[in-house]
Amino acid sequence: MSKTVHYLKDYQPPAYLVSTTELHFDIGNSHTAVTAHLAVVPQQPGAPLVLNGSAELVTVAVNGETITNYALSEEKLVLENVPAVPFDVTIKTLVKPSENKSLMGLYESGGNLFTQCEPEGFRKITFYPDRPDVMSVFTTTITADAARYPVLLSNGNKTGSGTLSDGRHWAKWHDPFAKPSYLFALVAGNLVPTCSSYTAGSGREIAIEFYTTAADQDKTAFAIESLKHAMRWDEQRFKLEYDLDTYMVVAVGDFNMGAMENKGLNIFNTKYVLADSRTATDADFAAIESVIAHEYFHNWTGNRVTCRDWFQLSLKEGLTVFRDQEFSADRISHATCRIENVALLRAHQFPEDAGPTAHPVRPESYEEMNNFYTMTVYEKGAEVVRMYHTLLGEAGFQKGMRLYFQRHDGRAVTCDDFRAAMAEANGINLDRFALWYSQAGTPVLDTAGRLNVGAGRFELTVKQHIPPTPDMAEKQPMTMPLKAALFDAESGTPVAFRRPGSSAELTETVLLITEAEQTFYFDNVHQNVIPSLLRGFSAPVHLHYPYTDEELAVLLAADTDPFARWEAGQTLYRRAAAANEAALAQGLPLPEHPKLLEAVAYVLAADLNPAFQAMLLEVPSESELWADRANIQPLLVHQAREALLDTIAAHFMPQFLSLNQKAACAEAQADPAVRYEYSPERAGWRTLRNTCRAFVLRADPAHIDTVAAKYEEMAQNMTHEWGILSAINHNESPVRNQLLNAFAEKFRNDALVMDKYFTLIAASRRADTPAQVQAALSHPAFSLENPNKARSLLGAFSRNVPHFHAESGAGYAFIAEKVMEIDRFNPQSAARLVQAFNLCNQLEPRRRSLMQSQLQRIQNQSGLSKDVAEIVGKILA
Ligand code: B3K
Ligand code: ZN
Repeated sequence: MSKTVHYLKDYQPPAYLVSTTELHFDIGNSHTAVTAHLAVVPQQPGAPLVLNGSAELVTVAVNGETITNYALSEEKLVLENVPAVPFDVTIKTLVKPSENKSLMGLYESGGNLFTQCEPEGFRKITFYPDRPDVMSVFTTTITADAARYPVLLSNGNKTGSGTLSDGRHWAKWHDPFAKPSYLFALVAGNLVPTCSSYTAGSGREIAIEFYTTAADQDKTAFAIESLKHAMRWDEQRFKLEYDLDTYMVVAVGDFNMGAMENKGLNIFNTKYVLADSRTATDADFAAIESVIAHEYFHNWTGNRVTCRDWFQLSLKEGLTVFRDQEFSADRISHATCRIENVALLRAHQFPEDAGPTAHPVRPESYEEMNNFYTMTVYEKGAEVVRMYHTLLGEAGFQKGMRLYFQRHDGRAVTCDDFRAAMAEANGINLDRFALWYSQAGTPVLDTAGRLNVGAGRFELTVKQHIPPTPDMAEKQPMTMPLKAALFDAESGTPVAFRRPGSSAELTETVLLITEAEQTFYFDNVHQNVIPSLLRGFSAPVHLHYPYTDEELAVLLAADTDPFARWEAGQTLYRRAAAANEAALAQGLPLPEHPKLLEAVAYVLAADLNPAFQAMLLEVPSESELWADRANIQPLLVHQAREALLDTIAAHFMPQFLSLNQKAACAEAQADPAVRYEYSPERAGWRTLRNTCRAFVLRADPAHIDTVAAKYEEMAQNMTHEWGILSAINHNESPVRNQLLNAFAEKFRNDALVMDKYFTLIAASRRADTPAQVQAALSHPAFSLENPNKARSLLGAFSRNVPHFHAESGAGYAFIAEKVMEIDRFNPQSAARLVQAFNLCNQLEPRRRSLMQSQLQRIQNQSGLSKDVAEIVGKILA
């Protein structure tokens, strides 16, 4: 396939708009016949009408007359000499949903039909100007066999239905809101609705319908409640109300990502809908609430106001992630949610920004748009929105949102339009923020402080540089808010200060970083202080300050910002892991880490929120430890980290046992009926228990027998069951296999729990893991065609440091094999897996060359998708 690169700079407004789109789906046994009537409105008369499409074309008619003088290529249908005034085009196509394993366009799963159109799946159904700046009012009629497909759904409101002869029936849907083709959806099949309703702030009654298989119906209650919480929250905090009379969610087991915000008809991966406490962990419940909310919030930020082109994806995704983060924080806790956001960003987005696929929040070019639904576009994009929020405050930010909707409701716009609304509503200039959309790479802030005794002030110097990325070598300094405070160096009490030119006594301030180097003054400071910097993680950067270990311990115990406390602990862990690594590399005995152990002792004894306490006990992952390094020796980093965990476990075994006991009592008190329902409070205690358990089993592997004896009693709830299995998963004892086998047997009919089983198999450090992963490939519950399964087993294996990076190169060869196999039917799933090789150029030479040869093998595969080719090309470039 020839390589086509799309560039932001080449954007041209559409030559033709489509005012209305009428679709007819005639669903047959193996084929679906699609008829599309487009009311075309010329914008540039005389230009050719270019329709994107790859479906089997049957006929084309213009104003009712069949034509044959069109040009049809692999991806386009081009009509020349079309009328200069509004005209109709009718296109008939044929599609075969059961043969579509890419899960884009119209496809079959479990005998039912579903669509996925974002970003460019609509063109697999019919020929259309398949771009987000063409917004049209859709009417959809579906006919199908009534027994096989009793439920027929599409966007908007159902305006009619009826039965036909020979056992068929039909339904007609009309969506009054103009939308781009990527928001189109259709579902046909044997599903059952679980119905509920929501009274909006205006008093309007909104029908809620969740469609699942009959067997899954009893697991929808939590997701339905989550939706109502999200609806209420958006009314209260953003003053946004839902705009249709019905909100439908359909759950499907075969789905490439989490969920899709199609107007009025969300389609969800079952993973983000179905839950009860026996099969879903507390983390699953929290993720469901967050994804349900995210898709709901898209109704305004994404659907009502959409993207002009796909380069602007972060316009809707960054903003909607920010909104869902705020929702979860309001529901659960601002402290722990913020730390989770940062941990996610550091573990996945920072490495992306430092690797071969680095790209700005608004990419400049792409070969395959599906490759750009990235941590950078989503999570870093949300951080950029959060910086506006930090600068403008909640009231100023909401003013900006109101202006944004006033100006752009019903339109397809750009990231610049969003920034302009924020700036103009607040009468300030935000032009300098444009660089966040065009420069990739994580900025590094090197800071230093000193007490100027004579002047009675603390002086903070901040230098910034942005590392080069493959797309750009030289970068300009970025603008960002740096939240800061001061604490007394001994007691840790907050120290008040004044900013130059102001008499206000402050204990926190937002410094505006704009230059490559700046010095900031904190006046009226006469004692030794410890600066607390980047509070709340006020910008997505690496920040270095030459703290002593003692100063970090003070911040960990006394800082008033939870993120800054956690960060002090993380820095101590990073230093200890680095010291272990240096010792291991030189064959020296491991250091004893007295300061770190003192800090951990403090954390274990302190009276803290349990979820926060568990976070303070989390050691940064390998991917975070090596994110911006060169010549990585993965096993050495891994061993250094493991050794650190072993030291902590051995040192504090009694404390972990008693903290587990304390958490068990608190959990029981919070849930006297022992129903194990999810609530943030109970979840906090359970997380803490699982953290303690993992340390106990690490310190004393023989404890597995005690755990096995009490397993049934504990495993009434998936959070505990998962916690126990994760804690014993690396144990070489046969008891580990017995427990895992029993788990697989118990849940053999539950696809989502079986995903957990496959993840455990693939994540184990046991010596026989490669063999167990091989065996899992032929487990009756496994299928490479199901993205959840592929991700559970192969994705987890690719993150298993000792096995994926095995000395022999066998781990790399195995994943390469599977990438090629999956690419033959599902390029998106394959392109996700191949990113396991992103680390290639940062590895030590031997592994780099082992990885390179696997990448070359993939590159040479005939018929390679552009999805995988784009990623591999970037790594090998
Ligand atoms: N907008 C969809 C993602 C579509 C991904 C296409 N590969 C889900 C979301 O972000 O809400
Ligand atoms: Zn989204």
